[in-house]
Amino acid sequence: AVQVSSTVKGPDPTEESVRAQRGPFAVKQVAVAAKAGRGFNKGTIYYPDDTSQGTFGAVAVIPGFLENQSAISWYGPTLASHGFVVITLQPNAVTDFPEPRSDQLLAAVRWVATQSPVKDRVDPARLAVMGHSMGGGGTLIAASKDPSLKAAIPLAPWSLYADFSDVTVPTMIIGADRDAIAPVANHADPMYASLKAKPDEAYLKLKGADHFTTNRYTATTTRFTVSWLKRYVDGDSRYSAFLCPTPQPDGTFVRFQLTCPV
Ligand code: 9J3
Repeated sequence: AVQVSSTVKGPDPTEESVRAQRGPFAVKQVAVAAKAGRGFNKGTIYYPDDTSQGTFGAVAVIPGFLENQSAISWYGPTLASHGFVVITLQPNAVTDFPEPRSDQLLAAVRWVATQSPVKDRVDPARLAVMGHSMGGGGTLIAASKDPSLKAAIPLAPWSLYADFSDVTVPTMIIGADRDAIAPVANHADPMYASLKAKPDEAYLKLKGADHFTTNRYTATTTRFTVSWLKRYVDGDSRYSAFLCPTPQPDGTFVRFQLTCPV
């Protein structure tokens, strides 16, 4: 499993704390206006209001086809409160397919780390990407383009192709068992099949969940997302225990796959 230089922030986690919609850090936010030449549209930065524990990793999140920033905005305050600087994005065009979304994710997360008003709070070596549906396809394409990313989390991903076997970034796909728009049989399942031979590649399949379940706070999505980002962006091994041994299915997920230990 990947060894990441470790930065440990926040109290020791518990099964309760990793599920919380609000973690231990107070959160501030700043709107980012669209500006030509940046490679991404407007967005919102959410960041932990704490400079006493060093810098934080950064995460960019983009929604899916025809969706606005609001579709995925809950990740901003939730992930920031757990200790990440997050930018939620409005796509350049709501009709963009996955490929341009991948470029917007990379442009945005690099800008947050190097040029944004909160750049001094960010460790530019700890960047991650997430996205819903076509934004999830874009997340996988971004991981393929930039192996230096520390983590990727495609949410109900949709893509015209499913072979992401070139990806080495630790990637956790979150699929939904009743997704009729991006059916897992055609998208998340074969995407994970192309990843799973490598270490540090995971697949969470939510139970009784549709295409939009990951667009709202749930304890399970938060538990696994926080644990993945902490383990792979921060290198915080306290969170390995939430991933390995792989948790057994409960009423909220069908299965969680990952080659242990991590
Ligand atoms: O981003 C998405 O929600 C993908 C939905 C979809 O099936 O688009 C087909 C054009």
